Amino acid sequence: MKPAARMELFQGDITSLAVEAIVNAANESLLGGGGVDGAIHRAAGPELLAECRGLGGCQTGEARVTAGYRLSAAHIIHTVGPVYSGSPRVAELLASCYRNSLLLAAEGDFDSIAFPAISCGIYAYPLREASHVAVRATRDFLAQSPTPRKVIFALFSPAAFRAYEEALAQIRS
Ligand code: AR6
Repeated sequence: MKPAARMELFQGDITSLAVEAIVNAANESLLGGGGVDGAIHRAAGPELLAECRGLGGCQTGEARVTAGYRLSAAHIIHTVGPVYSGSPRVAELLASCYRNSLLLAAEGDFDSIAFPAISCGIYAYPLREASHVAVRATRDFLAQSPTPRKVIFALFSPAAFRAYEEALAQIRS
């Protein structure tokens, strides 16, 4: 199946998804925060924070995996997006978040993975720009890896959903 056909969109709360792994838009401490990070920690339960404490943090653009605890998802892949600055470096770091998360999913042989719009909330990355980085980095990874078989972009707002719809349409055309 072509890479673009393995990507899907979902509008709503990523913590509700029954996929093999969901991705958390974390910070370098990996000790929780607001936004999707807070929602994931609340839904997974306190055991998640205990496991995260043992990881010793994570640099921007990198990713770490934990169990999913009380989530339907068996695993959580924590990645740290860049704070938006407008410099070309942020796009590279954001693409690294997608690549490194997908690499962990491939190494774990995870069948399905769901991403939030990393950096598009508190870290202020413009949705349109971020959606192109996300779908292109994912397409390039899937083109050389059969795993994960399915990638879902979980978008919280209708505006985010529309931005991703346009970005996906562009790589499909
Ligand atoms: N499901 C899916 N998407 C969500 C959910 C949810 N339950 N909740 C929010 N979003 P953000 P960032 C969307 O701010 O910009 C934390 O404090 C949200 O609408 O969660 O990478 C961390 O600890 C937005 O589109 O992450 C860091 O300190 C997207 O998820 C910092 O925020 C990302 O918004 C990371 O900031």
